[in-house]
Amino acid sequence: MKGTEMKNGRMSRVAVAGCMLLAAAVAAGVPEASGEPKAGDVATITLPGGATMEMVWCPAGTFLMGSGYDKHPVTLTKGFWMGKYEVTKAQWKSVMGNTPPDLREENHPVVWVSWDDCQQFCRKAGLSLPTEAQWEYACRAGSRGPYAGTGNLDDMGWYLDNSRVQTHPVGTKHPNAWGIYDMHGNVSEWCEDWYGRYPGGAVTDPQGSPSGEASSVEWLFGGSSEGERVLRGGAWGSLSTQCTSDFRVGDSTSHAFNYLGFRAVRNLSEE
Ligand SMILES: [Ca+2]
Repeated sequence: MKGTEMKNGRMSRVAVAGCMLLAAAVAAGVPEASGEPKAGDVATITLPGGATMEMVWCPAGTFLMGSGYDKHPVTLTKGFWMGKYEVTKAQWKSVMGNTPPDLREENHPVVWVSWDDCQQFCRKAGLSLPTEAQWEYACRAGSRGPYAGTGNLDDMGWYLDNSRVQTHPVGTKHPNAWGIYDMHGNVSEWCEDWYGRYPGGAVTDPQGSPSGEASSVEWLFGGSSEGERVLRGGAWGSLSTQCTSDFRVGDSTSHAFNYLGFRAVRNLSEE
C-alpha cells in the first residue's frame, strides 16, 4: 500500500499500478476479496490545507475488549483506516487554520482540543473519531496484555515516568503490531462514544452508551451534568495503570486541556 494516496476524501485513481484495484474497491466502499488491504497496510490522505495524514488498515475481526469483569467479546464487521499517529499541530493548523495555545513544535500531538473541537476537525477533513471499540481494537492489534507491541510501556509510550511531564513528537516510541504509534500515553485520545457502562455479553459494532455518564474518576471531582465522552490511552502525565489498552475515562465534551488530543479514522462509509 505504500505509495497509495487518497485525495479529497477518495483514493486517488492515479495510485501506483499495484493498488488500482484496491483504490477502486475502497472508493466504492465495497472491498473486493482479492483487493482487501491487510492489517498494517498504510495509505496517505491529503487533508484540507495540504498536510498529509498516514492511515493504517485495521481489518474486520473479533477481540476481547476491557478487562476483569468488564471483559467481553466485540466483533467489528468492517475494517477501517486508523490514524498511524495522534493528530499533530501541523495537521490541525492545515485543516482548521489555527493552532490551540501551545508552544510545542508542529510534529507534537495537538492538545487543548475539546471533543467538540475534534468534531469540527473531522467534519472538515471527512474523517471521524474512532468508536471506543475501534480504538481498543487498533490499540491491541491482536495483543491481550495491558500493553501492545513489546508489552513494555517504556518502549511503547510517553507517560509520567519517562515523559519529563511534556508531550513528545509523534512516532518516537515503538509501534504496535500493526504499525500504529502512541496509543499508550503521549496525549489522551477522544473517542466518539458517550462514556457509560459496557453492555453485558458479546456485542457487534458497538457504538457506546446511548447517553453520557460521569466516569468514576470524574465522580471524584463531582462529575459532569452534561455527560461525558470517552478518553483512551492515558497521557504524558498518567500513571502506567492509566495507559493500558483497556483503561477508560470520560470527560465533558467542551473540556480542553494540555493532555487532551485525538487521532482520526476513516470508515469505508466515508470513502
Ligand atoms: Ca496517545
